Amino acid sequence: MELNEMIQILEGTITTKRLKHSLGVVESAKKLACIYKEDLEKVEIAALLHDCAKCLNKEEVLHLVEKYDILLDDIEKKETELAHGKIGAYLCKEKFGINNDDILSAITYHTTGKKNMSKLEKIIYLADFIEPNRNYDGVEELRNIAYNEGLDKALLVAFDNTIKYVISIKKIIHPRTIEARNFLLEELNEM
Ligand code: DGI
Ligand code: FE
Ligand code: FE
Repeated sequence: MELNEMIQILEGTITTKRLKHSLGVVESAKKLACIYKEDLEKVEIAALLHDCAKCLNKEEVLHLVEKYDILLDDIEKKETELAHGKIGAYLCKEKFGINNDDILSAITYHTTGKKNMSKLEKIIYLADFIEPNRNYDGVEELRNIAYNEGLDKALLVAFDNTIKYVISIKKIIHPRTIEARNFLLEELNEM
């Protein structure tokens, strides 16, 4: 499927604001891919589709979970916000014909991260945070680190920010985010 056709489908399934964000993620992810040498086509597809399941309501989520036998863990069942990556990956397969495992995994884990991430997974996770429409305290600093100091350094800051944010809103932190952060910290300390 061509990118334009994907965009047309997204226009009917996610909000204008979400599509704008996704196109911003494409832009930032391509920039990171040029700097850190990742396949541009893979990056573009994963970035464009990463939030394709973001605008489903709870009923639609539960319907898809049943239809495609999507395995959610207990936290993802409780905080359905955390499930849009896994569900997005299924939609990518079924609706957009994507079969590349690295792309599907980057979409699956774009909200929580995970330990030992691939370069594509790191790029999508980070681009989601630094795309041009994002505006929060510290975003400019994170962009600087991401574009100049390395994916891993930036990723660690992003995980720390996310963990602090989730604590501040008194929600459950997904253990994958903790594992991802601890893994990266040990790796960076060994370097
Ligand atoms: O889909 P986006 O808004 O572009 O970004 P995202 O997929 O990173 O989702 C961000 C949301 O997910 C944000 O509101 C914070 C939330 N989130 C991220 N990690 C965790 C989390 N929420 C909980 N409860 N626990 C987490 O570990
Ligand atoms: Fe998302
Ligand atoms: Fe996003």
